[in-house]
Amino acid sequence: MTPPLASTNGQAATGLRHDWDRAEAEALYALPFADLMFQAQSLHRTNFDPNHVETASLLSIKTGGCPEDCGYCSQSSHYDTGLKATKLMDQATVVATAQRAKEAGASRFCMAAAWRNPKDRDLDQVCDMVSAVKGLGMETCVTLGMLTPAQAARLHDAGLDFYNHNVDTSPEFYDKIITTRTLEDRIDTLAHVRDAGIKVCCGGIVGMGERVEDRLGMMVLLANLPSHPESVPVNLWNEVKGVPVNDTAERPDPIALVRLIAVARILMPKSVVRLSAGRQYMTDELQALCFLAGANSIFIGDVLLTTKNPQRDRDASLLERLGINSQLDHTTHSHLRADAAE
Ligand code: SAM
Ligand code: DTB
Ligand code: SF4
Repeated sequence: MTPPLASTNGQAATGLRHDWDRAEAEALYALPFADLMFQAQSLHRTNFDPNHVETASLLSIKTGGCPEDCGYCSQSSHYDTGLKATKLMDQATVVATAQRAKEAGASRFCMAAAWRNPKDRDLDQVCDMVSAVKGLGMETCVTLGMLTPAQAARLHDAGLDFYNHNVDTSPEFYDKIITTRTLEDRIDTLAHVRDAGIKVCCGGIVGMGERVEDRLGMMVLLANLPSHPESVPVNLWNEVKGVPVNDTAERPDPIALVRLIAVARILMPKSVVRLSAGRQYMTDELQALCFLAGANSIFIGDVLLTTKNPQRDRDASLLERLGINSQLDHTTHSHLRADAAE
């Protein structure tokens, strides 16, 4: 089969397609590496400054004790991961952390809570946090689990820019990883977020034991949503002791990861693709290839939610050597906790 050329394969005037099929994604993925990278790079340069990588910062505002059974997650109460659950963080601490993140070069601040869905009382507090962080001049993102349309509308009114809610994996692999909420539940929440006028951040995880076809199936699922998510986080599973994914996990071959990023760039040419969790396992060279393939966002800070991220100095050095237009401040201490899981 002739591999589909993304620029000539029936794209709408916007350049965005929502009718990708698996075979097309697989054909792109199987292209000779140079040809795949050329297509991805061409689209990347058409749509983005290739020398810019977005820097986002992450804070767990409510950690652990989550009733969902996501088989990869340190925060699920179904597994003994040794994590201590916390209450919702107070607004002053959140805003002070966001301020430090801004000073350290983050343009977006993402607040995450280990909930199945927020209670309305909790949402009041999160809305206040969103408004306050927005007041610092940062882009805001929250990830709170499933939302009702009314809750999404309230977050929009509070000034929320992005809502993160991942599909996590392919429809076929989904049930092996999560049983307490369905993929359809997640797609419903994404629709409520979109309908409320909030931008969507939606991606998933690789390295849980899924096949290459599952990774591509996840990208096709994302690309065929009614609108492409504005942000697509690609998480490499960050190892957590005590969760079921340990039994199946297999870190993808690095070249396979680059190919996947390139396919994401081609399927969703105007979306920001975030090299999200798991950068701690990647060499500088692998990250550089991922940026060339079209990744253009990272989380900065030494800790993600409960697991480690590369140290600030390492990221600053990498971006500097690549000539990437980062505002990372080498002199600023990490704004995140130093108690990441080993
Ligand atoms: N509880 C909310 C939810 O699941 O929608 C928000 C927080 S949850 C931690 C956000 C996303 O982080 C998950 O959907 C998953 O894709 C990712 N994630 C969680 N644990 C991870 C891990 N150990 N490694 C990589 N990604 C992970
Ligand atoms: C996403 O896709 N990745 C971020 C964000 N959304 C909230 C979370 C990564 C979590 C990594 C595991 C941890 O630190 O607990
Ligand atoms: Fe809960 Fe989110 Fe972790 Fe799933 S990924 S267990 S919903 S915190």
